[in-house]
Amino acid sequence: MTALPARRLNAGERDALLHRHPMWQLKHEREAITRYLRFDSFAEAFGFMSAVAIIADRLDHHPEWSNVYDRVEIVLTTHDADGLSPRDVALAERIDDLALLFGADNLAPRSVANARTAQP
Ligand code: H2B
Repeated sequence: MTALPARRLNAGERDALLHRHPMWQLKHEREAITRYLRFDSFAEAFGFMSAVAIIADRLDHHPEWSNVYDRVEIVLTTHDADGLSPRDVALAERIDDLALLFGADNLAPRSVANARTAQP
């Protein structure tokens, strides 16, 4: 698969990304987008991550992410571009499709880190 360019998005492209993928938020600390998800079980969360991992590797573009029980936090950015690039747009699109397929709920930020203490 031909890799998409690792060039930084311009402001218009960044706005379009956030508009088309409203579940993703810009991070404050650096040019990256993040999405928080919750699944019905750990198995569902891990199944989703496995599916994303296969796609990510095919795209040669890899998420920064963490998993606590049924929750997954994903950060997308392009290290080679030191910011967001068309590779992040492509991966966000595939992740949104898979999130739908796996029946993920959208979570508020920080709910992943707090999962151990959160109420059921
Ligand atoms: N993933 C991400 N998120 N950013 C990159 O710049 C990147 C990557 N670069 N996966 C790829 C691998 C590069 O290191 C290899 C050599 O193609």
